[in-house]
Amino acid sequence: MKKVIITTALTVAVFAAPAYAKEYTVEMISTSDKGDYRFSPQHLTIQPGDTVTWINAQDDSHNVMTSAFPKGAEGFDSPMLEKKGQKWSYIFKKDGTYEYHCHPHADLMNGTVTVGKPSAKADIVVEGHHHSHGNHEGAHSKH
Ligand SMILES: [Cu+2]
Repeated sequence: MKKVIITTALTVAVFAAPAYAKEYTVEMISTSDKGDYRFSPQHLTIQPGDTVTWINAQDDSHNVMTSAFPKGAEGFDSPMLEKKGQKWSYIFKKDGTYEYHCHPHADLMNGTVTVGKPSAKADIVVEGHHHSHGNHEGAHSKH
């Protein structure tokens, strides 16, 4: 009888959560003695309005910056996360495919976030290798 009550309480909690905006976590893994550098999960599929939070899983410096993003959307460029537990969040508003990497470990750490439907190749803006840290938001026009 006790077991039935617990199950019911869990079900209520799940249905009480808002269905329109979810939060996802991506770990920035750098187990350097094993040469293991990656984002986990590397590929994520979410819906517009959802938030992705990247969290530094070890004491190493990581960031996230887009390599490509859907036409009509904006790229992103996080500050450097230098300590274990530091995190950075981004709310994805526009459908499509976002490709990103960690600048210090660009060859090892890359990932994608697909928002809603993936973009067709022709609808993706590939970013040049500019690294504009700092006042990034101000450089974009409002929409
Ligand atoms: Cu990194």
